[in-house]
Amino acid sequence: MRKENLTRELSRRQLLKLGAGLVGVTAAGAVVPKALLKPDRVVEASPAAQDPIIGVYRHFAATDGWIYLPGANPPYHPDNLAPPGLTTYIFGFRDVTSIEGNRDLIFSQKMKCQLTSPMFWLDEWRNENPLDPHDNTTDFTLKLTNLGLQIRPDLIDAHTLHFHGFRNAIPIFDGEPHSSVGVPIARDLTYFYRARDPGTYMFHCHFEETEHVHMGMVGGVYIRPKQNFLGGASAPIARLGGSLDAAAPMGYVYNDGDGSTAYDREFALVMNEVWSLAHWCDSHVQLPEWSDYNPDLYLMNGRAYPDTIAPNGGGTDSATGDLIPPAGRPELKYQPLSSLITCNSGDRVLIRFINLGYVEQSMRLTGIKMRVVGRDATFLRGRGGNDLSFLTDSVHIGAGQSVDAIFVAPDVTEKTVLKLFSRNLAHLSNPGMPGLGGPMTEVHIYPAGTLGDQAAANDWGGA
Ligand SMILES: [Cu+2]
Repeated sequence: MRKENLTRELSRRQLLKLGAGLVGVTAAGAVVPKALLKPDRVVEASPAAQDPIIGVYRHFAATDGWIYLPGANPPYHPDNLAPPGLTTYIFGFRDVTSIEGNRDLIFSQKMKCQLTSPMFWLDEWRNENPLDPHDNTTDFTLKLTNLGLQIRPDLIDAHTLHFHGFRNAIPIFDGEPHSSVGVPIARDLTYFYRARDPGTYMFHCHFEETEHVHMGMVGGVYIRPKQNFLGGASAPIARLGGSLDAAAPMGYVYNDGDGSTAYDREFALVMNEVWSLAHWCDSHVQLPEWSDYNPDLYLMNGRAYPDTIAPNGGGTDSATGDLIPPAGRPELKYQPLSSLITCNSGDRVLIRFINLGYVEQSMRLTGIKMRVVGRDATFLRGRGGNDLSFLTDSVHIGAGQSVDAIFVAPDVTEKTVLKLFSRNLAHLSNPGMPGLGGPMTEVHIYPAGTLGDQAAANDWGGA
C-alpha cells in the first residue's frame, strides 16, 4: 500500500525554504553538507491504494461572529461594535456540510459562527464485517476550513479541532498545533477518527487556546457504544441501532451489558463563561490580561437564563447555508441550542454535562435524583463489575470534564416544572439585571405518552 521513492535533487524552491531557515540563501548550498539536504528515501501513500473513506463525513468552518447575551456591563457589554440586536463578539465553528459543494457559500458564512459549536456523534468502531479487518463503515472524517476572522483581519490565526479526551489520537489529527499542525486561513484539513471508547467528550480549537476557547470555539462530541447496534447479554438492540421495537431504549451511554445506561431522551449541556471585557478587547484590537480572568456571564449551551429555555434553532437554510433562528427569537440565531429538558413520566433522561469554561461548576437538579453513570467518558464500573454509579441531586464538573447522568422522570398527572441550575448563586444572574439568569434551565415533565420521540439530542419531542 506504500510506495518508497528515492528523492530527486532538491528543487530550487525547497532549497530557498531551507536556506532561509539556516544562514542565508546563498550560503546554504556551501555550508550544508549534501547528505543533510537529501534524506535517502521518503515514504508516501499511493492515493490509488488508500481505502476509500465510506464512514460518516462532516465539514466544519471556523470563523468569528456575534451573539446576543442579556444584561449590561458598560462599556464592555453590550459591545458598541455589535450589529443591531447582538451584543458579544465570539470565535466559533459552523457545520457547513449541507453547502459542502459550493465553496463560495461556505465562505459567505464568514462572521456567522455559533455558540456553542455544532455537536457531533460517532459510533464506536464495531467491525460489522468480521471477514474484512479494515471494515470502515464506522470511520469518521471531519474537514475543517478556516474562513478567517472578519473583524480581526490582523489576527492571522490558524484554527484546529482538538477532540478533548480522545484516547487513540495521533498528533496529525489531534488538533494540538504546538506538536502538530493548525489550519491556516482559507485552507482545509480533514481529521480522521476511528472511535473505540464510548462516552461524552468535547472539542475545542487548540490554537492560542486561552483566547480561542474562551472566545467560544467549544462544543460537545459523543461516542455511542456498539451495544446500540449489537445489544448486550441482557440489553436489547437500541432504537439508535436500528431496532423498531418502541419498547427498546433510544440508546445506551456505555457497553454495560445489562441495560443500566439505557436512555430514552438525550440532552447535552455545554457550560462555559463569557468575560465580556476579553470579548470587547478582541473586537477592539486590544489584549486582555488573562490572569485577571473575571467572567460576568455564565452560560449553558451558549445562552443565559431565561434564554436557555427558548426553542432550538431551525437548522440550516439549504439555499444560503445560513442558520435559521429559533421561533420568535431572531437575536438567538447564532445560539441555536436550547437547554430545556422535556420528557414524559417514566422516561430515562440522559444529561451529558460538559464544562468547557475555566470555572468549576456544580449543577443541581431539584426534586429528582440523577444517577451518575459516567465521568470523563469512563463508565463507572469497577473491577469484577462493581457498580460505581451513584445517585445525587448535584454534580460537580471541573473545567474540561464531563459527567453522564440519567434520571427517571416521576409520574405526573399534569405538566410539572423543575429547575436545574448552578449551585454558585453568584453566577445565577445576568449583569445589571434583576432576577435569575446565568446557568439555569428547566425540566418539563409531561404525563406519560404526551411527547413524541426526539428527532435529535436536545429536541423537545413536540413540546
Ligand atoms: Cu481557533
